[in-house]
Amino acid sequence: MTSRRNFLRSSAAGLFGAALVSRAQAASLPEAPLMDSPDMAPPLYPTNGRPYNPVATLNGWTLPWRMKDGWKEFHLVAEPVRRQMAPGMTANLWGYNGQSPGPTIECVEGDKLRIFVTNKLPEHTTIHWHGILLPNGMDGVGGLTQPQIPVGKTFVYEFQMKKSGTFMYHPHADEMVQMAMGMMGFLVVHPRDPKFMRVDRDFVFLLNAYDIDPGSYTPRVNTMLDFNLWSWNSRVFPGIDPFVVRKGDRVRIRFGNLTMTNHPIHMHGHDFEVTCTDGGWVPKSARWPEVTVDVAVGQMRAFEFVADAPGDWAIHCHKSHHVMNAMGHNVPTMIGVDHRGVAEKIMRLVPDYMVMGERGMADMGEMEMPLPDNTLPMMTGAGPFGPLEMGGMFSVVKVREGLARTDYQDPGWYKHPPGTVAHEWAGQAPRAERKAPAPREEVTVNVRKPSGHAGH
Ligand SMILES: [Cu+2]
Repeated sequence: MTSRRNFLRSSAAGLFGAALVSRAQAASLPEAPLMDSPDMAPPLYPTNGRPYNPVATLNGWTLPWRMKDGWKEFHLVAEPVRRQMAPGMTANLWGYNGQSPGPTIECVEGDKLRIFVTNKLPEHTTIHWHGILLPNGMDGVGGLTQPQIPVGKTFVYEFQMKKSGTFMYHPHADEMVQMAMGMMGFLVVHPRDPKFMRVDRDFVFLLNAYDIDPGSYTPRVNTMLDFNLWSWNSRVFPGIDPFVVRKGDRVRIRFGNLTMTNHPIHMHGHDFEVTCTDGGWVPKSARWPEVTVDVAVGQMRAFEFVADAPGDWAIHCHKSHHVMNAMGHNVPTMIGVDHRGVAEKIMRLVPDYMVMGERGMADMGEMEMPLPDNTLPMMTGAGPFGPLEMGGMFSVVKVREGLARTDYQDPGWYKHPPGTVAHEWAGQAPRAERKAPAPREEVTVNVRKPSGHAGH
């Protein structure tokens, strides 16, 4: 068995924790599997090591490993990728093993992990293991705890999992660029006792954000706050997988926020309790019921609920600009302005011109606007009752009776029992009484808007 000391001594950069892989070790690198589909892979049940209930990664997958001398060996390849963010729009991103985000890494409390990281980016990188308690030299902060991983080189990280929980990985090298390009992933450490915090379905996703001009493919990497694509696992509605659950299941949803702003995540139809943060499990006595939980920048939250209400329940960020796609954030408000005819005339001259309707923006949900190539409509998606007028961070929890335990296939739209859908009132219309407006008084108002509210 290779002891840690021997391992480090044999390596060229042995003084540092994260070490450059020597030629002899490189000959025996574990395979680095690739994923080219944006669909959710079925949970990966472990074939060796301690048993656990695997997670389901939205529009993602779990990285297979090999067992070698008591170590679980994984191989991540940092590289440019093409990610379909929703049908009709693809982005040039950076990620791992063919996708952004990278594959989910799953292991068990007590496991010894050896993670090889090969850098196929055009610049150096590192990986920081967010929330993991590990030796300082394995922490992945370029320049501080290790040399950067040069282009074309492979480094190795080794640490033992001291506790179970939900963690993330991302570069700590040219961070602004590399995270704006989509480099991140999840690391789930399952409890040693599979009965501890057991759930029937366990979903994970990362919140990320991009600034990709309509018609273009590559994110602007210098954007600080004003992103225009708000995504879960680098997907936007209607490209985000539904959360398919069986009625009666105990469900956990874990999400980490690697955007530059907070996101109040709201789920309809059930209440839930936050049971885990990136710091660890929340004791029962410290939990309270919620239907919305805010997740700050760099945080992870996991909530749990019993899926006892069949239906299609929306789950989304409650910031209304985060359930919209790229087009039209600079459109002026036109409510109450009669501009009939004007838009049509301008559109004849400028085909991409868009103007907000005088009744609101809902018309845009069904509008057949000519859009630049590789651009998603701002509000889109069709439901069983019409346009959904959504985009960005929006999906649906689909609770169904009688699903198989391992069935994550989209069951289609919920069929409501007769008489349970909001409907038009068929009786006499009520009289609309309105108070007369108060007479206008002559008041001079000096309004000064507060500043510094941009970008949220
Ligand atoms: Cu949000």
